[in-house]
Amino acid sequence: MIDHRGYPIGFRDMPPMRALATGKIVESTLLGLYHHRRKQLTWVSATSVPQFRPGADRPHQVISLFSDVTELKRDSALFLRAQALARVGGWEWDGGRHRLYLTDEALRIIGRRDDPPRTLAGVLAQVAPSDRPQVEDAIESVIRDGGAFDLEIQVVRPDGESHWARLIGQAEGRAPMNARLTGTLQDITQRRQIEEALRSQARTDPLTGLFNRDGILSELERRLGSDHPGTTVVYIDLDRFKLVNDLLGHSAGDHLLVNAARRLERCVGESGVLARFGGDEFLVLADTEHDPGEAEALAERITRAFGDSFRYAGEEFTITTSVGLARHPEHGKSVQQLVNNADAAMYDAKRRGRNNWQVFTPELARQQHDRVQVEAQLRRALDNEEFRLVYQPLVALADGKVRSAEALIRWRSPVLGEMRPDHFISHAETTGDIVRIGAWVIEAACKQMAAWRAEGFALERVAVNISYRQFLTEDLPQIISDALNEYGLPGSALELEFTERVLIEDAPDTLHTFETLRGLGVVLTIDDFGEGYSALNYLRRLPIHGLKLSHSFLQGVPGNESDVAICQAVAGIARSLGLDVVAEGVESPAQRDFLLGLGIRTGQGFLFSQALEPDNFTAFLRQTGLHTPQ
Ligand code: G
Ligand code: G
Ligand code: MN
Repeated sequence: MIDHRGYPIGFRDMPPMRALATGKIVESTLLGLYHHRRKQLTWVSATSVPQFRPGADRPHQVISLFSDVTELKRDSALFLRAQALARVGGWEWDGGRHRLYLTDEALRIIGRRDDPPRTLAGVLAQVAPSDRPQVEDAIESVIRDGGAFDLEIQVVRPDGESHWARLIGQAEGRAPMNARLTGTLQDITQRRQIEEALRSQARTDPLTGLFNRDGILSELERRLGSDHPGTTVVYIDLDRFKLVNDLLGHSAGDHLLVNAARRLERCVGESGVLARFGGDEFLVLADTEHDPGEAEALAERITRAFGDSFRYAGEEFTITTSVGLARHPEHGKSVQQLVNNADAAMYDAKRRGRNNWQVFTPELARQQHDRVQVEAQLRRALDNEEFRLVYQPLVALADGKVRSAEALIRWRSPVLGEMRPDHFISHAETTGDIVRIGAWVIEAACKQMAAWRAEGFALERVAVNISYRQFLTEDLPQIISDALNEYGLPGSALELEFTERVLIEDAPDTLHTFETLRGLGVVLTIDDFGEGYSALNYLRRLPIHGLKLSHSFLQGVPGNESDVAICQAVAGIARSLGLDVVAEGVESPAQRDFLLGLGIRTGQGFLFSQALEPDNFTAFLRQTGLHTPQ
């Protein structure tokens, strides 16, 4: 005969003998009976009740009840095994007797199999300090009000190892004296580790191994929520990265991104957290609590680090960075604001020629706000008929008589007021609205030209400015021939002014487009000639008619020697290439005479007239007269 743990029981410890000796009932005691011959263990539960003769104070016999619990015992063994496999332990706390009972598995989870705690306090001491208050509150509350709790907590084993556990408990009674709690304790460390791995995967950029956008944004969120001030958002964009991708292929692009990430990592070091924000953009959260200048120093380190070229498949190429900084809290209090403002500063760095860094300023915020406003208003301006054209006369410098007109767009916005083209054309180019607006300009100028001709004013032609973006669309020649046809004008009645960009960018179809346009009979000129870095080579190749000498070179004429030299050079180039020259921004008779001396015969400028509304232009024509070509 053995006890519930499998140890042999002595004769005197058997339940009937104990009942006889003590005179007390011995209840439900588990005994194992081993049948030697059958080699079979049977588990029984024995209850022994002592019998007393009337008046006697010692029992004279014992009645024992046995029930076979072999099946039950097996079930409970399986149950315990199942619990152990699921890493679920059980516990019970008897509030009346202040006794705590933990199953083997529960003891294993808290690392106390050799030294089971007897009190609630003994176990609570092992709960991580940050979790302890919520466990205490939960226990108190179920003792007081009944119900149950379900918590995920960290348990620290005596050897210092930390485990995650799910602690479930419920009350069986109320009132302090008979409060009895039972529950389970489950080791969920593995699950938490898997969750953590998934979480960190979702926050990692697979190419570079850095934080990704989500990861860095939640890190920034966390920092703004903490009491530590002094984070600066550093927004980094690789300049002309797209070119590498397009020219050398995507794997070269990936290679470059990984190398750029390593370079940035070395720059950042311990001074912040680095992330790949998307595409060729990176973000650093720089710690600037103790050293406010650290972000600027970092931006400088980054700019310099990209001074060295990259190598790929035997090729060497240089990639620079444009960097923008926004400091918390001066430059933004929310995650969105800080990132937007660092982005705006980065954009400003790009605008200033790339390969540099800029700190956010309120002025940038204003510009950004304006940009958003202008872009929103621009979208409706055409349909609302908010645009109109004004015309600046181009005159024969010798006699001041009108030869032609340049159409210049004006915008009266009901929200923003009267807007000059310098304030909205670049935005329209960014959004692409310039294509529709430009088509309207061509149409409106042709319409006005036809009206003047119908009135008997034989203007040579009207000039319109064509944005580079319009030039890139395939249907520019179509739009132009449609407008000419609609108003019954010959091609020679229209002049198109292109910026030097058409020369510089050398798009594949440039020559073809120019030839198609020239085939329509329209006059083609390069506007503001000399302001950019003109590619003289293309000037020779493209079938253009003339150049407009930028007014910026006329300012210093005739006093400033270098301005004089440039005007002479442009006039010389034009003459030898057989191109016409028009001088812009003629403001004084001295400038006019200087130009005439260079052999330039046509000009426009305040000396003659500013840009005029159509009616005023007609009046000006009547007053000065038309130049009649020889
Ligand atoms: O007229 P004003 O000086 O504000 O013009 C400023 C600039 O805007 C000039 O360089 C001129 O070429 C440009 N511009 C004026 N009208 C148009 C237009 O209809 N289309 C384009 N693309 N640019 C224009
Ligand atoms: O870039 P574009 O050539 O299209 O610019 C023409 C603009 O130059 C006109 O919109 C007009 O406002 C400006 N302009 C015209 N005449 C003069 C002038 O005599 N002096 C100056 N400074 N600007 C002029
Ligand atoms: Mn122009």
